[in-house]
Amino acid sequence: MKLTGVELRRIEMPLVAPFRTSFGTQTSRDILLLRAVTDVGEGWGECVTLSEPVYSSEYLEGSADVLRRFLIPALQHTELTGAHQVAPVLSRFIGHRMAVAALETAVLDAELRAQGRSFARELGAVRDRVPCGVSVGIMDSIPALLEAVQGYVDEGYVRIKLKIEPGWDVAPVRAVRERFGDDLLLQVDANAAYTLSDARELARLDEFGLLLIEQPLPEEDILGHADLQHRISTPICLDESIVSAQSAAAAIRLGACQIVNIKPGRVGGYLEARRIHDVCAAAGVPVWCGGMLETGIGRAANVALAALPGFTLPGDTSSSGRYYEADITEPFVLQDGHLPVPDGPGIGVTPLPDRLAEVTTSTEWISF
Ligand code: NPG
Repeated sequence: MKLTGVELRRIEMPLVAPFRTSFGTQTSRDILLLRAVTDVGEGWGECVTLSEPVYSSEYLEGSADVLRRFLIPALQHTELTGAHQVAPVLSRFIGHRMAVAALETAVLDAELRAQGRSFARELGAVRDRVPCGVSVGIMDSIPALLEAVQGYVDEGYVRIKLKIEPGWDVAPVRAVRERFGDDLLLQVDANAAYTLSDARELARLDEFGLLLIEQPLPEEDILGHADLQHRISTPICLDESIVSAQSAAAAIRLGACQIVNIKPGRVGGYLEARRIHDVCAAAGVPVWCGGMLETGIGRAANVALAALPGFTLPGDTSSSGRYYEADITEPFVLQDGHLPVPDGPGIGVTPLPDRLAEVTTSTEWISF
């Protein structure tokens, strides 16, 4: 296949409600979409970077810049035999994994569409629907949190994740346990908001039977997570710290985590995501699919990934309506707590042209 050009499209999507995490509050999502045009057809990828470098070092303008100046031009003179070559060709550029992931996904989508094969089949999915969890932001009050959780439970979500930070941890967890009982699958996510000196406070969460605590310490503090795991019984799950199959293998070997959150954008794409799945499966470590408030484009591919056999915990693969009033694809709608795995060619969905036009703020065509 030959790449003839890539469209960079910026869209702006308001969120149905503000989403507060330990690193800030999102009220709308500024998103970069990629449309790869090849001699065998076109494909889509969604870049999951936030506008600001607050979740990781990547940010949207930086992703657009590295794509237009380095990543896309590097593919210009390559005779691609397939999307599996994208990451190796781009490997001389350090970092920028979310940008690499978006480009690889768009090329992979084009390739698989041309072959009439789905992401699910290509990645090795073994299920045709996946159980879904939901991520609940930090709220102004416990009653507001309980009301939000009640709404998600009523919608059928099979697992609740509470965002936590120092000062919003034990009390909200206790309140949710008291109201919804011990059978509710419940986990927490700190987005790196604590330090090892908070170990005693974090150990207070042990009595609540949480599935896991996600990324309590900073991204680079692998040994801190290993030490913390000796001091708390809640299983530690890593998110931000896991950027590759290599870092996953190291974290597992060092005892820094018992569970891994896999986000394809964070690790440089779906092919590396599958490698992490394989590393974790070999080590007996459960994985689940994280989310970055994706539109239907990114969500479709995530749901395919979440259908692999090692994804034994419900993911942050929520319905489109959790974040957006109107998605840019046909919406993903929860059915009995699950989302169906797309089985059409490629990612199995395409943007609805009118809807896409409505939310587009700019387009840029990079041709060879
Ligand atoms: O369901 O898409 C989703 C979002 C799940 O909480 C979620 N994502 O740290 O995992 C996270 C968090 C996040 C949100 C990260 C926005 C980065 C940006």
